[in-house]
Amino acid sequence: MSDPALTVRSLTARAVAAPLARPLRTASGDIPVSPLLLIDVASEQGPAGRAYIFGYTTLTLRALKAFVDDLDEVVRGRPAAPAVLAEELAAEFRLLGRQGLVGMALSGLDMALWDLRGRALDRPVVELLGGQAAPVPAYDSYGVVDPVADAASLEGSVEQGFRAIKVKIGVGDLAWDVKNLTGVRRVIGTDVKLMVDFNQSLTAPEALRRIHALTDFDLAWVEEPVPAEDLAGHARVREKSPVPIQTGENWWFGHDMARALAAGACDLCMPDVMKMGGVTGWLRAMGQAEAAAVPVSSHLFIEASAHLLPVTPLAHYLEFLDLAGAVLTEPPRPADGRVSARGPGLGMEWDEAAVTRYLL
Ligand code: SMN
Ligand code: MG
Repeated sequence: MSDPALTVRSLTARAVAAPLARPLRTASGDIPVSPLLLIDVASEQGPAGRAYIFGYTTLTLRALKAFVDDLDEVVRGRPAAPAVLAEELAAEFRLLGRQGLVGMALSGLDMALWDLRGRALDRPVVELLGGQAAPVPAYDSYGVVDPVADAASLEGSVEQGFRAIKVKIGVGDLAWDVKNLTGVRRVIGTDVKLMVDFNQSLTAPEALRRIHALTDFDLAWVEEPVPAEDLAGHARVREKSPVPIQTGENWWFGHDMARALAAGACDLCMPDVMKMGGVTGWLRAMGQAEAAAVPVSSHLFIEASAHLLPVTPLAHYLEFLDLAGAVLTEPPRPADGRVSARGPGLGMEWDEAAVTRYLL
C-alpha cells in the first residue's frame, strides 16, 4: 500500500476514570483511579488513529477535554503528519509554552497521529520508525506495597517472569523503608532486581542518609529522591550515592532533558512519552541520552513505549504499570518479563462497552 497523504477530518476526546488493577499509593499522594483522556483522530481518507493521555487526577480531565475539543478546529484539514503538526503546534503555543496540560494534549495528539499512520499502512509504529517489534525487558511497577498483604501479587510478578520489580517508598521514616524492603526482599528473593521510587519526597541530605542505610537491599536504582525540578539536588545525591539515580518522568520536552543531563542529575533516565511530545518528541530527544551515555527506560504508557524502546539507543527497561487496560479490548500482557509492540499503529482498540461504563 502506498503511503496515503492523510488529512485530519476530526479530533474527538472522551474522559474516563478507568479502574487500576492495583491502587497506586506514592510518597507524594495516591492515585485511586486512572484518569484518562481517550483521543481519536479521523482522516478524510478513512483510516483513524487513537491514543490516550493520563491526567494524574480527574481534576485535569475537564480542562484536557475542552482543550482537545478546541484543538479540533486548529488541526482539521491539516496534514495528519505528526512531525509537521508538532512544529506548527509548537509555534502556535510558543508564547504560552507547552509545559503542563498543553504539552500532555499535544503529545496525545502526536501519539494518535502516529497510530493513524501505522493503521493506514497496516504496520506497527515501531516498523515505521525503522525497528522491529522485539520483546523489551520490563519491570513490574507497584505503588507502596504491604509485603504481607501484597505477597501473593509480588510472588505472581516473579512467577510471571519479571526479573525486576519497583516499589514506592518514602511514605514513612527510614525505619519504615527498612522494614518494608526487608519484607519485599523476603517475598521476591535476591535474584530479582529491586528498584525504589521516593516520588520527590526527600531532601538531598535525607536521601543520602536513607540510600546509604538501604545498601543491604542491593537496589538497582533510586528514583526521584528529591523534587523533579531540583536538578542540583539530584546531582548532589548522585555524586555520593552508591546506587544509580533515576529520574526523567517529569521532564517536559527535550529542553528539560538537556538541562537535567547537563546538570549531571542522573545515572539513568525514564522520560514520559506524554511529557516529551509524544512519539515525535521522544525520537528527537533520545539522541541526548545516547550522547550522554545515559540508559533510557520508559514511564507508564506501556503500549507506545513498546514501540519506542526498540529504536531507542541504550534502551533499558519498560515500566509495566497498566493505566488503560480496563478500556482496551486487549490489555498489554508481559511474556517472560518482556513486552512486545503490537500493531497496526500502536496496537490499541477501545473496549467501547468499558469506555461507556467509565465515561465521565
Ligand atoms: C508514578 C507517578 C505517578 C503516576 C504513576 C506512576 C511513578 C512511577 O513515579 O515512576 O511509576
Ligand atoms: Mg516514578
